[in-house]
Amino acid sequence: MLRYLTAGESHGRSLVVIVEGLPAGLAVTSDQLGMELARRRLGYGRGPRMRFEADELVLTAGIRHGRTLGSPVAIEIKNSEWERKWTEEMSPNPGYPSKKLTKPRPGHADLAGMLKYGFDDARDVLERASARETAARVVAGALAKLLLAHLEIAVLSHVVQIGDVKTARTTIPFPEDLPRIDASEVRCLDPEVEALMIAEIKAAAKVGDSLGGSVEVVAHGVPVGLGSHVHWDRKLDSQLAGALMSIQAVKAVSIGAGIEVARRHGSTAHDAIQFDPTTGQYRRPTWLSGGIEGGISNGAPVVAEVWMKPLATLNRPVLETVDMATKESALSFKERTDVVAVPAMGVVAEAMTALVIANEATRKFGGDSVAEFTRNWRAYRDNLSATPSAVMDDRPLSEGEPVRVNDTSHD
Ligand code: EPS
Repeated sequence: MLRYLTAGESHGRSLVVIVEGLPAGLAVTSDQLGMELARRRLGYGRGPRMRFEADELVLTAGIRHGRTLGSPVAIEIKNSEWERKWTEEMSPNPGYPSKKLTKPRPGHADLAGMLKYGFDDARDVLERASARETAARVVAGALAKLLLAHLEIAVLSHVVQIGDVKTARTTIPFPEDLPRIDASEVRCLDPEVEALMIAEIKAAAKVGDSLGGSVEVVAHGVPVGLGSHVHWDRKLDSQLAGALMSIQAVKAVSIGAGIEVARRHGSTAHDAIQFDPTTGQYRRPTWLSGGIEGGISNGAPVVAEVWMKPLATLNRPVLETVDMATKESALSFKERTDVVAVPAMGVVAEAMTALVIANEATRKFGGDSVAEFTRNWRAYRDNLSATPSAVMDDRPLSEGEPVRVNDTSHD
């Protein structure tokens, strides 16, 4: 099992992530992790912080001479503004903030968090609720991606919608499309739609407003048999939906054809089952089910769409709220922010997807070292194509009493 925990506030000293359950011998460099973090900072419409803050990584534990040890991996991501701006306001030492934020922003955790925890300063909530935390998830996800590469699994994403502008999808993207996606300022494959998206972002930025949108995340190479039908919390789709829904500002997730498939007739809503005698493998020519049936991966690409609401922090304070100190009606406070974070959210969605699949892969294939993990995977895969039609039952035929049908001797 792969587990991870993150800690850290948006303007605190640093974020920390601990990942446990990675097998020993996984080759990792801080450059590989840094590259994933750089991908998350991409995107037209991000605020100034993304331009001046390069994520500085410290590999603190669990990695030696470029390989995991099988022990917990701990990684720290420094916040570059800490020393310059936040040591007083975010100090862990006893004291008081210079200014309390008492006008909670609608759409954020501010009000409910303040009431729940008994705070009178929204900063006590918003610092942790901030999407800055996703940098730590991306580092954990980068480790998961490195592990999945040993199983020839690749996870990628692209932006489908920003505001009202939507790309017309004819097929899912493949790993060879990723450089083109990342080269786009909004991580969109279609240059015409990209231009419309950028125009939409510019128009929203001009009036101090924000935008939402959606991304599609795809995992290629997922073998048949990850997840299970036996319990609600072992279903791959339920784990994936929960993981994607946990990303800050995400409000909807669909798997495969998702909402669209509900409108179809049953005769056209399901993926055919075919057998390819040359490979000895079953084939699923389409992925309406998003590569998951009954909670189990079926060998087709795993596909999900993730929708994000427009960011609730605005550069123009217009949302109605209450000043909790005076109980008077007010406008929510202004805080430096992004206009849109959908392109970055795609990279976070990749990380969450990789973590869910890697967790299920470690559950299925086990192993204390990467060599053992991949050996187990290879044996399983070879066995699948060697026994295409058999439900395996390896009891010896002579074992136990044969069951007689229509046996009336006990009547
Ligand atoms: C965020 C607000 C902005 C974003 C931040 C998330 O930060 P600030 O208020 O410091 O300008 O830049 O995102 C990141 C720092 C990041 O690394 O993604 C928010 O309120 O969620």
